[in-house]
Amino acid sequence: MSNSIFIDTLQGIKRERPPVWFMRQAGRVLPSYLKLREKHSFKELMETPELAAEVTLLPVHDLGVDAAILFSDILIIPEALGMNLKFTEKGPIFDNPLREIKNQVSSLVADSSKLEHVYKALDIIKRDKPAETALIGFCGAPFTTFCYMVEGNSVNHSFSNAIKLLYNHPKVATEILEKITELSIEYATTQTKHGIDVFQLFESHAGLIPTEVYVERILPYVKRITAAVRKTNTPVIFFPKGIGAGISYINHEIADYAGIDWQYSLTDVRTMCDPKMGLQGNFDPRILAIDDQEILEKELEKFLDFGSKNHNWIFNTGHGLSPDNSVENVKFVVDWVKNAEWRRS
Ligand code: 1CP
Repeated sequence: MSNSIFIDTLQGIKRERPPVWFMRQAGRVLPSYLKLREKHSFKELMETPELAAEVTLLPVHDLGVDAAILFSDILIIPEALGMNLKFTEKGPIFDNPLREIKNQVSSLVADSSKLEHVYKALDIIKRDKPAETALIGFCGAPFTTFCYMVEGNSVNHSFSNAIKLLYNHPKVATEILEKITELSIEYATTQTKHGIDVFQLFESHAGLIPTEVYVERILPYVKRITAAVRKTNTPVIFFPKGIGAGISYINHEIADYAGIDWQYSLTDVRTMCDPKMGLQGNFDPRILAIDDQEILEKELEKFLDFGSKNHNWIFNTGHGLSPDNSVENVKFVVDWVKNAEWRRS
């Protein structure tokens, strides 16, 4: 047993409670983050190693979570492939999305120096973080990254141009997915050299295409990235949001843990997927916007039975926190997970 409940759980060591952290735990609800945002743009926070490290550790100090996730964004991979990215009120926007396919695909050339600031931030986080806090590195999975690169924004949440390209020009789609995958492997494995304890691959848009298409055309790229990271002895959490019953295809060959959204109960998911794979999730983050903590507590209590029987489980939300979640509720959840009677034998 170590001093990190998060790392022990990932290594299969039984602990008295599940570890707890949240997707988007730094950059959405924390007053300390919002204060920093008054002085700095999101890009400035992300690209200045000292500031990115500071933001990464805010939820550890302010919420008491068991893990810190690097403060960055999945879209820095397209940026390092030469695409021009802006973060606006309406979300991320690319100047030249890959709609006029032919010439633009050949213009995607990896420039690894654009990722250097992340490695510097990791070194600072590693130096400053409490010993018991696990450090999570991440990148976007190839399909989700592809969706933003082709669509160019997140206003159209059906990503219809990206899906059209996938069917209409399969060769071009393959070329783009290859370029994303190659750079993601370099990026992820370099993060492992800078001391991350675990790596999460975010496939936030897995649910946009039929499972068979996902399994046949996308999963091989996912496997290449997760295999490269696991070769460094770093455990991998794969989050295929919206995959539904397709979770049965996500086995221990692909990842150590699967992140689960709120669609199914964890008990059902447990029977649907590889018993060797751990699970992470799946509290509905929208419940964190309600006013009554008694209702919140009742929803949390629904996890007690699963958590008493399943030791390979990390408590998290089924998707990221959003600005309307109250910080008091988020803190309430952390304290609840830490103090609940888990009755683990
Ligand atoms: O705590 C944290 O905030 C962690 C750092 C983090 C992570 C892990 C950010 C900061 N982004 C991400 C991942 C990310 N980014 C994903 C995968 C996870 C998920 O599905 O939530 C995706 C799809 C993105 C793309 C992105 N970047 C969006 C989503 C747009 C959409 O499709 O709805 C947005 C709004 C951004 C900008 C962004 N990234 C992160 C922050 C804090 C922000 C907001 C910037 C700001 O205006 O303050």
